Amino acid sequence: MDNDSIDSLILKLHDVDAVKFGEYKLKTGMMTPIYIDLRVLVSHPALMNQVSSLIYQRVQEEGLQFDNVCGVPYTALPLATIICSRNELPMLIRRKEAKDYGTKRLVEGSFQEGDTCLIIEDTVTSGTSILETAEVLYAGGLKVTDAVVLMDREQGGVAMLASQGIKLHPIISMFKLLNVLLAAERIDAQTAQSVRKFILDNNTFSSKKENGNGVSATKKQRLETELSYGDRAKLPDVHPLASKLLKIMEEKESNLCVSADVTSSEELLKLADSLGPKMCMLKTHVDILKDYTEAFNQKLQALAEKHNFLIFEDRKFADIGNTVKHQYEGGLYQISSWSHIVNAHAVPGPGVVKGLSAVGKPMGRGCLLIGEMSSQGSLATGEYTKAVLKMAEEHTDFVIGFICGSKISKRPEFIHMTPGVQIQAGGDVLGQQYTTPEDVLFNKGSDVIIVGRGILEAPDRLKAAESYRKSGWEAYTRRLSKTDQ
Ligand code: 5BU
Repeated sequence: MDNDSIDSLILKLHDVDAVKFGEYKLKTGMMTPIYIDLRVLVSHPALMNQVSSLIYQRVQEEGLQFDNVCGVPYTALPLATIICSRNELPMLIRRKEAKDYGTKRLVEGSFQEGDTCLIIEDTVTSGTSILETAEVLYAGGLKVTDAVVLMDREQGGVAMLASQGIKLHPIISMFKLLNVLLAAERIDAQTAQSVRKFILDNNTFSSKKENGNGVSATKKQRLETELSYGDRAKLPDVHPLASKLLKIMEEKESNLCVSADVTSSEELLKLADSLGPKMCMLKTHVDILKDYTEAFNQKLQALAEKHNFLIFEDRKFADIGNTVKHQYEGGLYQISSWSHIVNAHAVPGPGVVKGLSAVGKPMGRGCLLIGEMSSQGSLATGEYTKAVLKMAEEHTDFVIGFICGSKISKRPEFIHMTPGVQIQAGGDVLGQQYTTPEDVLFNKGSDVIIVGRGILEAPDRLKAAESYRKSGWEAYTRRLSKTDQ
């Protein structure tokens, strides 16, 4: 599904007042600063057609298998009708009330017991409307495995439905909607931020203690906050590069990034080749190499292909947009041509991300913002870290996550990477502070450990890399299962 058609749809939805900002009461009783009202769609036939096409496109892309289609009454009913009519798919109608005469059927249309019914919905908050419809379909002997929704408010619906065995496929997410409206200057940064905060603070799934669906609060929490790397790779809004990294991590059972802080190209290439199978990423400081050549970066890229790891040049860009643009693509190192990921300080303001993005985004590259540092006395704390988060949320088409000491964003699409890691906690004489893989991954909830001297100074580097990989992976798998008992 291409981004341009989603972006243009978001603007059209805003044009027709289907998206409103203010103070509104949701069906659940919750007050919200954003209201999505897709009932108005019926007055805009071209828009109805566009939405129906996108929903069906999604159904095809996902290769969903089903025997009939049911729209959740009432807003999604005409959408389901258009989709079924255009594509000659059998439709079912769920009655809101049983008739008190005739057949008293709650599901109208013909079907066989055991048929699978695909649900279509316009907006999801908690997912209960879809579940109510699914329950009526279950009572009629139907199965429900998937639902497609135009707009996901990202307040727990995906996780709640997953806990009930229904996979939800959203087309537009709240964060995407805000970014598009912000970029088009339809809303200001303050409005976007207050809505983001509301969404993150009001998760209907993880915050509820009981919902009567037989899912324990702890299990719900786990489903909400502890998706596996593999599941996160498949989230609809995940950046393709973050998705690639998460897949590599899952496949190689590794959340280890080796920081290859050596000064000879040959040694670095040897390290990359021998430790390649153990890591998901290799981190470089290209400007400490005494013998950098273009041939070196070509060999490094070939090794990244061979061993399936990503390259991260730890350049820490921190200048105005125009300068970082040149630093990223030009000069001696031409970093953008070989490094999948770079990082940047947020100190200069959003221009630094815009400058880097102008070069890296068309190449499918990604950037980590430095939210916290591992060094003693770092100034990147508190309000500064919060401002970094906000900057990341506003540039999700290029920023894929953070360098930080612990999980600083609740969004599972972002990758958290932590330097300052050794098997033994402690530090060096120049202010570096170390925590253990266990602490970083199990207690602090970060995703990737960055290890330099812990491996480089070990008598057997390969053995040391394997031991970091193993302890990192074990800490992560224990974290995944810690609330699932
Ligand atoms: P060490 O040998 O594991 O201490 O190396 C850590 C690496 O991570 C090193 O290349 C640093 O430049 C890098 N680093 C860090 O240590 N702390 C930070 O906050 C950031 C990067 Br950002």
